[in-house]
This record gives sequence, C-alpha cells and structure tokens, in this order.
Amino acid sequence: MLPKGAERFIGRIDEEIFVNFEIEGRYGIKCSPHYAMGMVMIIDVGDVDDASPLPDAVPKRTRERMSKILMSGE
Ligand SMILES: [Cu+2]
Repeated sequence: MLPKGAERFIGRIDEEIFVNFEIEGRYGIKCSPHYAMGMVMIIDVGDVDDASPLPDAVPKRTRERMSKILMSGE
C-alpha cells in the first residue's frame, strides 16, 4: 500500500534501511517471506483517511492482522 506518488522501497534480510516519508498517506509494509502469515506493518504519515479500504489482493490472515492494527489505532 502506497499513497499516490510515493515510491516503493525494499530492504533485504538483516539490512538496515532508512526511509524518509515525504508524501502523506498510508503505507503498508510487508515482510515478503511471512506476508501470508500476517507479518505486516502500517505507517500513517500525516492525515490519513481511515476509511480507505485494504487492497483486495491482501491474503485473509494478513487482512485480519491489518484490520486489527487499524482498529487498535497503534
Ligand atoms: Cu517476516
């Protein structure tokens, strides 16, 4: 998940990366090997429309995890 105009970024295993979020919006971060098990992170930058839906392609278990994260507001 990326706001319009934002660029994807990829980190490798055990690689430390630094990312500047200059475009407001919701960023969905996934751990590719464990994505289907729900290893994800959501970063909200600035004002985010909480009603924005999760993409259809998100696997069921991951969708549950992301929904839980969004509901907790953490
Ligand atoms: Cu992982």
